[in-house]
Amino acid sequence: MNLEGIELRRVAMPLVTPFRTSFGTETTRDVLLLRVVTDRAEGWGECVAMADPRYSSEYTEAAADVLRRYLVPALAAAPRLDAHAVAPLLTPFKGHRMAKAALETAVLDAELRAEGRSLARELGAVRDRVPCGVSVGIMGSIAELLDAVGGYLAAGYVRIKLKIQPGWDVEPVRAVRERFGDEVLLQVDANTAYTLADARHLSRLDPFGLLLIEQPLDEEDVLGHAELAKVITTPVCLDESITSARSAAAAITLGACSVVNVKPGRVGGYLEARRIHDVCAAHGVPVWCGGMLETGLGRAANVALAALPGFTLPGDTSASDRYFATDLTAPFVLEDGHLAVPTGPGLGVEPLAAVLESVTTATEWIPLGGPGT
Ligand code: OSB
Ligand code: MG
Repeated sequence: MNLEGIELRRVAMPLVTPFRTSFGTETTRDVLLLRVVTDRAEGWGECVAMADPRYSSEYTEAAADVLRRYLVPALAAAPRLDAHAVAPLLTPFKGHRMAKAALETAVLDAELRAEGRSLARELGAVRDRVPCGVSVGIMGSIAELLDAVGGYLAAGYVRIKLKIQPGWDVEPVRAVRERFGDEVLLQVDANTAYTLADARHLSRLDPFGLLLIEQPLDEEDVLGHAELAKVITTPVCLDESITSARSAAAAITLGACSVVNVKPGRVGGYLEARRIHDVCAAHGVPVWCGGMLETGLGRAANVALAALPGFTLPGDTSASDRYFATDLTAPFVLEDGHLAVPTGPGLGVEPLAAVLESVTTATEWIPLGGPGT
């Protein structure tokens, strides 16, 4: 496959409702899309970096900068390219995993489209549909939260995740349990908002039978999570701390987590995400597919990954209408609490040209081939 060039495209996608977490409030998703053009096919990659460096050190402008300055030019050095060659070509450049993931995904999509193979098949999917959870933001009141959760349960979501932070943790969990019962699959996500000194407070969540607590402590505090796991009965799940298969193996060995949230963007791409799945499966650690408020392009790839055998917990792979009034692709629709795994070549979905144009705020073409491209 010969690369002709790469388009960087910025799109602004208004969210149907503001999404509040312990690190900030999102009202519009500012997304960087990559379109790789090769001599055989085109491919798409969605960069999951957010507008500001609050969830991780990465942010949209930085991703665009490192791509145009270092990552895209590094691919030009490879005469014949396939997706498995991308990560090794990018290793000289530290970090920037979300930017690297978007580039690898776009190349992989082009390659699979050229060969007529689906991403799900390529990754080793064993299911044709995946059960879906929903991540519920911090609300202004318990009444508002109960309305939101009630709506999602009525829509069919099979698992609820509540965003928590100090001052919004035990009471919202208690209220959801009291209103909707003990049968609801329920978990919480703190996005690093606590410290180990809060261990006794967090143990107050123990009686509610939560599936897990996601990333209570700082991303670098792996040992702190191991200590916390000894004093609370809620299983500890890591998100921000897991950046590679190696860091997943270390966290598991240290006893820092008994569940892992796999986000391909956070770990540098779908190929590394699959390695994390494999490492966790070998340790008997369940995984689930996280989300970053993706458009239909990123969602298609997440749903393919979530169909692997070790993804035994419902993911944050919600339907299009949980995020956007109009998605970039044909909408993903919840059916009986599940999303269908795309079966077409590559990601199996395309951006809708008119929608794409209407949300685009900037485009930039980086030529890579010979003269004339
Ligand atoms: O921590 O899982 C997270 C969204 C943006 C950044 C981080 C997180 C999230 C979510 C929403 O929880 C997941 C989704 O529905 O895409
Ligand atoms: Mg999380």
